[in-house]
Amino acid sequence: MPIDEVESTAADIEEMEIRGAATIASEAADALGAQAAESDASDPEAFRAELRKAARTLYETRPTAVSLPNALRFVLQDMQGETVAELRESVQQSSREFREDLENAQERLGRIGANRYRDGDVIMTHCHSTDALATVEHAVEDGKQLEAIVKETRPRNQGHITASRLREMGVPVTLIVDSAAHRYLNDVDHVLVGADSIAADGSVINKIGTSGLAVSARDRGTPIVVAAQTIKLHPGTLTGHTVEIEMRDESEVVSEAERAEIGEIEVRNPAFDVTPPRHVDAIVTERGQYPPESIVSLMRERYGDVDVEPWEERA
Ligand code: RI2
Repeated sequence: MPIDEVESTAADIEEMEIRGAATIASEAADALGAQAAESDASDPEAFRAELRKAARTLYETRPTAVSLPNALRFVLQDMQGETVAELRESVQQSSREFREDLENAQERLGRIGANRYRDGDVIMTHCHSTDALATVEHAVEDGKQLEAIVKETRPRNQGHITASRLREMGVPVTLIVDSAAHRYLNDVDHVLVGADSIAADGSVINKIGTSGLAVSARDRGTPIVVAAQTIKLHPGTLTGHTVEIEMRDESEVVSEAERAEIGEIEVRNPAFDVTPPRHVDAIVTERGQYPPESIVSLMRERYGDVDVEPWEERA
């Protein structure tokens, strides 16, 4: 039962060597495809059980980004075939299709989001989102000159990745500490963020600090745009489930040595927060841009109600 690629992908997702909701989804689908390719299961039921186990291993790595379970659902729910060979081909094909769809969706989302920018606009970013950057990339390709104020995004400073990607696109970048955001919002035309999950009521679950930034942006009258493919829509929230917020290791916030120096303290490190729909101007998807309150119609159309999860063990 070769499961090496699944185990190593799961470890990389957990350690954030693989990160970003879209990338996590793509790599998880790829790992399921590899598991199918390498499986030495002797009969169809053993093959199905092996794939479900692989999916559970991947599912348990990070709880907040819904793109991960959505990817696992897509690859596994239409597993078809009477023989191991047919099942193998079915999973590999679904895995390929899923990753192609993801790339195409980001491309379409980027084109749609780019229309929001005018030549000379300044954007402020939080964290690193490939969906968000796709909108900038298309605007730049269209010949628009944009500038960016990039929040470093403690504790892991993922803003540095954004700064680097924007420089590769030729966009001038000003890096600021997170607490300087309010000070600079007067100089900004758009706040641009990605999402890890979007709930049925239009709430946006994204990297910690997004909700505070959105409140500040509202106060300053700066529009806040969320770039999120429909893979980020959380179908479980249609039936009342809430999105679990991942708590990460304290060492990301303060080192052991610094902590000892300070004295007896508690440390909390939630990776994400929830921005209510009233603080968001638009959610840009590959299917068009939506006011957050109407995203539920797209969610129903795309996912319907989720019944049994395809990775759950069967009796
Ligand atoms: P894309 C990231 O989470 C950020 O919160 C970002 O906004 C979101 O994923 C979406 O990223 P993390 O995995 O899918 O860095 O747009 O914790 O690339």
